[in-house]
Amino acid sequence: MSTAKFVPLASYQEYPAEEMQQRATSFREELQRRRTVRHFSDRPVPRRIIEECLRTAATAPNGANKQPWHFVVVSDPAIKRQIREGAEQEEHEFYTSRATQDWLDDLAPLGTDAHKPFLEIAPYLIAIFAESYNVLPDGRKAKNYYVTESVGIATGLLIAALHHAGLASLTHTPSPMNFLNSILQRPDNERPFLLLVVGYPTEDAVVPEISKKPLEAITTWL
Ligand code: IYR
Repeated sequence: MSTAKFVPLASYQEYPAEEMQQRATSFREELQRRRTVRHFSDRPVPRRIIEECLRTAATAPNGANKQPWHFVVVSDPAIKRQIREGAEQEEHEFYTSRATQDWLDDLAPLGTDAHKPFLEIAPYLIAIFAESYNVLPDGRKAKNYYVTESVGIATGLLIAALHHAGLASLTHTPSPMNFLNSILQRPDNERPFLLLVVGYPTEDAVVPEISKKPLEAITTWL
């Protein structure tokens, strides 16, 4: 028997077509200004802004509404240092032996290397964990659904929310990232998904000159 309970969709808002067009364009323009930044200032950011952006992330659609995510927000300098050390160790391995030549060639235009000073400089590191399963009170494991999709969508909303608020971010994915579980004392059911570096860019921050594929290249209309 279904236990579903329904309420009216009171939050939906429709706009006239002209206004929809304007809203779609202004949102596109705003998100088009977002760039992944690697030069962060140490200027502090009020915690309540991060909290609000995390509430936005938590609105993400997700498998069976299990909300299989956990966000660890790090501002403690000692923990940031540990994370930097762990990440640089993995990245050193990556850049000197793990990465294929093709991968290194693909990264060359971005100018990245194993040196990650921003992990200590930026005011916040948000470690995003994906809950592969939950542990029930009786100890049994309850599997979550579409975990990668769910956490990926939440992360996208978080990045957009931070940008909208006026903050810069960097999606950092040291690989493997298991060191985050030990440093941040997260349980085995949580898999590190991504490390988001958040703060103000430095005044002289630069970004690689890259372009996005045009719509025609990424869409098929049938
Ligand atoms: N994780 C490494 C390498 C790296 C990989 C990709 I794919 C990028 O788009 C950027 C970097 C690093 O953070 O340097």
